[in-house]
Amino acid sequence: MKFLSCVQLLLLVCISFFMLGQKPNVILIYVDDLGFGDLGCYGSKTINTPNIDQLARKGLLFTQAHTTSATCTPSRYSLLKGEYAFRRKDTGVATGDASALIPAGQQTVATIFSKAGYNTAVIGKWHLGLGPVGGPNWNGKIEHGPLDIGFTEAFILPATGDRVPCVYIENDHVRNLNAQDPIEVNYLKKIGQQPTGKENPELLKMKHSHGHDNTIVNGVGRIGFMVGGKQALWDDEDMAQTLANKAKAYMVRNQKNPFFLYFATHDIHVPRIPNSRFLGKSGFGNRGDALLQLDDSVGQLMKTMDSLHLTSNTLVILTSDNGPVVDDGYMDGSKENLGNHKPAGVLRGGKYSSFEAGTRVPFIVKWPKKVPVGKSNALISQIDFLASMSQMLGLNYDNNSAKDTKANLGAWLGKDKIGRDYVIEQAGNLAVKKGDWKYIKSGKGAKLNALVNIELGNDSEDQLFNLKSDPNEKINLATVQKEKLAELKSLLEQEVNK
Ligand code: NG6
Ligand code: CA
Repeated sequence: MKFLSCVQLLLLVCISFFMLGQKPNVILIYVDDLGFGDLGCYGSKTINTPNIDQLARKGLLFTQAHTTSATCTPSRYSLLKGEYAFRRKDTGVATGDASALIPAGQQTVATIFSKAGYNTAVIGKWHLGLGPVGGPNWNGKIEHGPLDIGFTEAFILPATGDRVPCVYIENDHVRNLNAQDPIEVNYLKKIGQQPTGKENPELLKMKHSHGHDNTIVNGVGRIGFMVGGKQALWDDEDMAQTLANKAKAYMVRNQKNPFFLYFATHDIHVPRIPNSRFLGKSGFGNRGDALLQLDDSVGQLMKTMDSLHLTSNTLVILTSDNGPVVDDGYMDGSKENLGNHKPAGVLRGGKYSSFEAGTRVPFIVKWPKKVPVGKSNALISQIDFLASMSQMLGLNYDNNSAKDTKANLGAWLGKDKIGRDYVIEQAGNLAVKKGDWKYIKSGKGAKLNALVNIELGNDSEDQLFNLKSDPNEKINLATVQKEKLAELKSLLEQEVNK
């Protein structure tokens, strides 16, 4: 009896190890502001991205993949939560002191991975708010952070590189904080004596073109005011390597168990302050240099994965949170040196826009032997990450809190060539794309954001485009194709009222 139970136990242990071994690792490389035309594998001939191109050569490159929104916070919210951000009023671009948009205990893709026995980490940009209503306590334990919604480990920038506080958070505390020098943050008014970009432009090593004239940190004007935390401040020049090092160490630590790594790069968002290894190397200004740096980070992660022999059992996804922007508020030489580089490729618009370049983004999936090599024109959306990962793991999820995500693993892994029936795109005004057609709801808002020089796609009239015959969204067929307009209009309405 005793002997049998020992054998049984051993068998059980073996089976569980076997099963654990079968569970693929998942690395999601979520790039900031990367455009449809930025990469060599998407047709760019200007800036070299050999490591990302290599991912595409060994994996599947999507031509019709969408993020849910043309800015960061709503895209990340939808990605992790499986619910469109437009369902809430408070999911615009979050300030650096915003409270958590996904409070403790809520289901996210990370809780799903955790349930499946994975170790889970977020390394990089968060920008989903932290702390209870009223905002986080920077000088103590930060509640309602990544650890409270499924991540085992976190090493994050609270918001963006251009927003205070300019400190990393490791798990639930500000890293390197000296208790004698507490952090205070304010987004409404200046606090303390720290110089600002507005009052002390002579102290700036990179000037702002618009906004970004509050507290100066590391010679760069930021959005928002902060005092204290001197010892904890990050170095922009080392950020990419710091994040890559964290990710590599994480893989080493977790090489024997399944892991989900959400690697959310700061590149190629502003402020673009690449390391001297990349500065001036692209010939296309700091944006191009940041792209080289991004590509290098991806290369480092992939090399580590290979050296740990994890490659065959790791699903790698690389995509972007929104479309591209060249001048997003700093004079970093990106505009002047853009030359013939086309961040949006053939698409119209860019970051912030309801036109295609706002949300149609690079999307590469690589998983040797499991995902075919080549191109897919399947229509996919990042909203489906949660349900598709649940499908892969054979787990159910609560669809009350994730009512928009749909299991589309077949399309994501290249078996289904069609994908979604339609996708919703959120910018100033909502849009829906179905088959060859795209409808942008009429609404308020300027047509052009002159500061960033991007057409936003807003119009007081409904817009309807045939993306097949008119991929640049130039010919509004709303008054001609009335039936199509009515169909897409009611489809969007249905989604909004779901
Ligand atoms: C804008 C910022 C821009 C960028 C963006 C968010 C100004 C003038 N512009 O408000 O620089 O930070 O917000 O970008 O402040 S995102 O990729 O995180 O959505
Ligand atoms: Ca972004």
